[in-house]
Amino acid sequence: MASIKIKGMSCEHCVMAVTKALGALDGVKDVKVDLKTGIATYEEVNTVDPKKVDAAITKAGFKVGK
Ligand SMILES: [Cu+2]
Repeated sequence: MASIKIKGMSCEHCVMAVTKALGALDGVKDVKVDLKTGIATYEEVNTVDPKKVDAAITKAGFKVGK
């Protein structure tokens, strides 16, 4: 289980966008995004390059935070 903190989400549409962006990545499944905490969790069926995760989130209009 991997988890990342995402900055910039403000509503359910943001959650959907992030869920879609992560779910589209090769090796990622079972994406869950919590709007309140801003934390996205997912299973990695293959090793997923953190840079690709970062790029997908950025492309969707959000930021990966700490
Ligand atoms: Cu939104």
